[in-house]
Amino acid sequence: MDKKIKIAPSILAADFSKLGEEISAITIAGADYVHVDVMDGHYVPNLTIGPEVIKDIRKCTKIPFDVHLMITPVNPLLEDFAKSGSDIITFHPEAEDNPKATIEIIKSLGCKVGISLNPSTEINVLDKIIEDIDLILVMTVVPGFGGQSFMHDQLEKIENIRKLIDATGKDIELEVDGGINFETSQLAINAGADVLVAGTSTFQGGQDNYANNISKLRSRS
Ligand code: S6P
Ligand code: MG
Repeated sequence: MDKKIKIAPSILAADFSKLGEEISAITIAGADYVHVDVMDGHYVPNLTIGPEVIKDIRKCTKIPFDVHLMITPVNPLLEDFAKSGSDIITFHPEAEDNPKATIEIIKSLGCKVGISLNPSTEINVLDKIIEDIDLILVMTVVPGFGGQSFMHDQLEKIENIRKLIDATGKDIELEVDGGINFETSQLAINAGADVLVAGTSTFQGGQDNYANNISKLRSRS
């Protein structure tokens, strides 16, 4: 039986002037995760939110916070992100000297751990760590900004990572992030994704449209 496709709206595309209301709205609309894009203006040329905001929005929903750290270094802020209410903490392996140690710190803080691969990152970066992680996040845009176009040349990488995950026999989630819309969601699902990050496509058309947007993104053609 086909696994249920999870939808993780990226709040980068939400109306930040009413972020709590937006998070309640996507929860009611059927979101599976809240995807929180953390950017430090150093690892990526954009600056978004940190642990203080996560702490405050934690009370707005019970669904997991899927926190995507586009920051470097990673280790010094992990405890703050864990304490603020993050459930899954995903980082970029290039952002720390010893990704294995960072993985152990995240797990010691009681969070699930994800590794994010930029379009330019080869999948062999997973070789020594795949057995230790809960989620692999494949970027189908160059991280830094929402609203970019899906990079179709990443589909083969998604297919290859699906094979890697299946070969481990472990329940590792394969999440795809960037330019996911009603067309590209099908491509990502067919390539083996089971979690889709969608900012623009979830939040388009206003709160009355969120449930329909999420359901269309999740459906298989
Ligand atoms: C990329 C960031 C992503 C975006 C993603 C979702 O910089 O890591 O999570 O927010 O691209 O936005 P959209 O509009 O592409 O769905
Ligand atoms: Mg992201």
